[in-house]
Amino acid sequence: MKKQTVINVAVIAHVDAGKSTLVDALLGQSGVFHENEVIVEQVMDSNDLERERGITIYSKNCAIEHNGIKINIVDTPGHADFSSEVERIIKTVDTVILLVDSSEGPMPQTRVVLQKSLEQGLKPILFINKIDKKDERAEEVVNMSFDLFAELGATDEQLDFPILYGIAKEGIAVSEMEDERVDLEPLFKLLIKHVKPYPDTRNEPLQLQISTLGYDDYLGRLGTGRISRGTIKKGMSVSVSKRDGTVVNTKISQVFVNEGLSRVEKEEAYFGDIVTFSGIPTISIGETVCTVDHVEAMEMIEIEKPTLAMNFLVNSSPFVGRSGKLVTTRQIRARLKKELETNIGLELTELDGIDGYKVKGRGELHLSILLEKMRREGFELSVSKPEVLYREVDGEKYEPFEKVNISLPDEFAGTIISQINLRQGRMQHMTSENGYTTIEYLVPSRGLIGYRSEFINSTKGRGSLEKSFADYYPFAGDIINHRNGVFIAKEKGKTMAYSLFHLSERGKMFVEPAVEVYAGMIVGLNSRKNDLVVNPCKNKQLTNVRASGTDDAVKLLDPRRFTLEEALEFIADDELVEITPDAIRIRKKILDEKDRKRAYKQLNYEA
Ligand SMILES: Nc1nc2c(ncn2[C@@H]2O[C@H](COP(=O)(O)OP(=O)(O)OP(=O)(O)O)[C@@H](O)[C@H]2O)c(=O)[nH]1
Ligand SMILES: [Mg+2]
Repeated sequence: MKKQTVINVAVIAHVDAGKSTLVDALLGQSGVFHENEVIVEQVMDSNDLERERGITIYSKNCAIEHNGIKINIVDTPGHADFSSEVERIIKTVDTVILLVDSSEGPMPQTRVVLQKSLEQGLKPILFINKIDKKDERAEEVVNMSFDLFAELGATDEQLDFPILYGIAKEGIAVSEMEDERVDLEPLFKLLIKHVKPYPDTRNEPLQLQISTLGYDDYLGRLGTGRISRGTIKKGMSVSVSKRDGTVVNTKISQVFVNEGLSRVEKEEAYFGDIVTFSGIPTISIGETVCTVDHVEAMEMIEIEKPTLAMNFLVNSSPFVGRSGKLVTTRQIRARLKKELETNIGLELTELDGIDGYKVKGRGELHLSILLEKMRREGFELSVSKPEVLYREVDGEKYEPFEKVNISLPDEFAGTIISQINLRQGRMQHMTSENGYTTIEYLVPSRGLIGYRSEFINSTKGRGSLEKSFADYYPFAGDIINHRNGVFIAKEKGKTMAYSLFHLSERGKMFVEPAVEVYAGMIVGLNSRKNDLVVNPCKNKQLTNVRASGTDDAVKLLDPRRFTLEEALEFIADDELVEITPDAIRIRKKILDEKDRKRAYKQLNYEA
């Protein structure tokens, strides 16, 4: 049998550095596509949601062959909510390609993923991407990256990292900026030279740690991991060292490896390769699969604790069931239970006396992606304001903090500094250069919920704000909510241009004419602090104005439209986001005006 040589590599970076584009190009240049197969753009971001948003949500494995060597490539998500997933992946690869944008330089998430790679003892390859940009400053970015390696405690060997420059979009890599720009061959060459081959352990006992879970309607739960030693065979008996330290004897059913973009069934797979197998319904992250009676557990992979929660409630709006088919608690429960099978870091708890669940996750995106998936499957839900999860450390209350990097024209710095101070942010670092101020902050996650839109407004869209989870620190004290009051619809009806026009003199509307609303639904933002019950469905009684919802005699400003995440960030404690397949509405928890007033009075709640 021919000795199989495998290289496992992950592509890591900050959001939008071009990871998926690079993996697409690697696939394109390795001939995995059949001649007559149409090459779609962004094959890596294959999920609908990913294509729409242009970001990677799920890490993906693919494999290519180059000069007889199999290269398993993992495309990772760049968003901070998925850091722990990237960390798990880093544990299964031999090296990482760290992409850094040639003009932006290292960003917050670059630091996070690099740190995890260095801790794991990997020797990263630095890939300065997007050298086609007008404002590229590749050499400077190399120096900045070097400083980052050093600052993160890289060993001498790690500091001696190889560097490539490239244009992922055009499938180009070069060793020197002035080299002829042809293809990705320099990257392939470097990978093969850079990674040490695995010693041949095919006849030794199996050892394989699970780093990813999957689920298939026919095969059930799937475990994925790198075989660190030996051979895995279809139908073989194994001993699994479980998360709780016990050992269970069980059996593997089918074995799959990646070839190109497909998962291909095999009779056996060897050391070094990344495999997926079925047959063990209880398999979980970090568990080690071994030959029977040769149990050698690998160091357990910690699953990071959730930092944020939202209540997923049954949709109790008068419009329930208008567009969704799946609306009952039972259906929601079954769906969430299924999600738990594979979505690591997600937790569920029942809510006392309310129809719904508290769903805990790693951040707003982690949870809103789940909501977005459910809504596309036909679910309707009401969701409460995201709340951070406190922890108790030595009897003291701790809360999650984010590291925030802000860059903005100098003229806005003062405003933003005072806004972040009000949110209990702590400035770590500030520099100003060429009219631009860069500030690094540590801010309680609580203070950042809902802040992004205010930031965009205050900087007239010219500032950038990047955040990533830092750590838990002692509770920072009260943060006052600065949101204005809202316009609440008085009764059920259809909105009219006439009343929207008059309301828009006192605030910003969220609905256009001819939209159906219900009592308690939020239709706009008041320019003052108080909530106001309004009637957006009133029509003018005069005869000389056409009584139509789209009366063109009245010039209306475009209403503010919310994405799911924006709506979740916007709402207050006494409000909910109603999510259905074809609408996102914002409402008061208590829809009836009298009931609401009574309840607030009892609670002494100022609204
Ligand atoms: N100018 C230029 N743009 C590029 C290059 N490579 C990628 N891009 C663009 O950068 C954007 C982001 O690319 P992606 O590949 O989705 O980035 P990513 O790192 O996978 O992003 P996440 O998965 O969201 O973290 C896309 O619009 C690409 O077309 C390049 O070499 N030059
Ligand atoms: Mg991507």
